[in-house]
Amino acid sequence: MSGSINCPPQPPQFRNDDLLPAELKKLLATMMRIRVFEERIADLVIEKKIITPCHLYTGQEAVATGVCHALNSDDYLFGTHRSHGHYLAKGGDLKAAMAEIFGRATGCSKGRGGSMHLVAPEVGIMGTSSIVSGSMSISVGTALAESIRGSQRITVVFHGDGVPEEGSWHESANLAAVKRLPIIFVCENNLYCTHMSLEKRRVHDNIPEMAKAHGFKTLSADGNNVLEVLAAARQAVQTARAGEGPTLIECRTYRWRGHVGPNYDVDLGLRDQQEIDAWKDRCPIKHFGNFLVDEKIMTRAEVEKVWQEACDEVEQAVAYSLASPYPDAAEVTKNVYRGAGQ
Ligand SMILES: Cc1ncc(C[n+]2csc(CCOP(=O)(O)OP(=O)(O)O)c2C)c(N)n1
Repeated sequence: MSGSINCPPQPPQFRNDDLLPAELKKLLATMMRIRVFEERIADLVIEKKIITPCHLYTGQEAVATGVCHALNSDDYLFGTHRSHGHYLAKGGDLKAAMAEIFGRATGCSKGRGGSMHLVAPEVGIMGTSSIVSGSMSISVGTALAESIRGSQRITVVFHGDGVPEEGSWHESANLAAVKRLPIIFVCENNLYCTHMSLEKRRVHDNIPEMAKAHGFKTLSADGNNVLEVLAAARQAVQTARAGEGPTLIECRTYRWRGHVGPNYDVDLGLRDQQEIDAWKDRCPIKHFGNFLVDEKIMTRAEVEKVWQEACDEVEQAVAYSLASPYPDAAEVTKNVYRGAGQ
């Protein structure tokens, strides 16, 4: 049973150097929106109202929130099979994501993609992909295009700790480093790849070192500490916009739910309850909310109001989705391929 490398010793320690109260509140609100969205989906899957496979992001909210706060709206974002949080943090429309997960025509991929294929080009979200490592080479493509254009637009690609085990991660990293591309790899190391823990898969716990070997700058952040993630992301963004090449940020965190769906994988003997409880104790939202109350940025009642607003918004999105039509079967081949010149 796993456990030894998997539990950091202390709750996140926050230090605010320069963020305004409005920004701090926005970080909390974004994390809460993601949490409520994910946990509501978990219930809907249990009720069999949602039937697309959902890889939930609960527990990892600080990573998407911290990174996306450092980006401009037109910066590119690519994600994975576990990208609801990335989509919401970058500014994707919540209702359109929920409708997509319900497979409705009003979804952000017009009901063709489901949970693992969220897009919102209007806010830079070019796609999330169910193919492990599938986003890597495409993200290097947008970074290469923008570097040729000489723009200030950067690319961020989120990936799991399983992805550096794929060849295309290395090929993409090499090209990004050789061309000094304006790209950031954000490795969300949640310690598991489907059902296998990091320590069973790797002799060395050394993902940043692998990126460094390709020529990347590397940074590490506590993935349960939104301010630490944001500080690292800002540094990487500055490097990218200055034309100084790619950075990999490793964020250690934990997904509360099992690999896919609402279960916890304890019943399958894949994780132990103690480990899950220890990470729940490090909840990125609870600790950040407490910090804002301690610092007198918000009252407890204000924190609760933000949570309630997220609940209301998600409930409206569920109602909107249920009232939306399914795509017309006669149009099944529409919007799945974009031909030249379209
Ligand atoms: C090329 C490919 N191989 C295998 C799979 C099956 N698969 C789906 S998710 C996953 C594990 C991904 O783990 P990680 O990258 O660590 O991300 P996490 O799920 O932990 O967020 C695998 C092997 C796949 N979708 N694509």
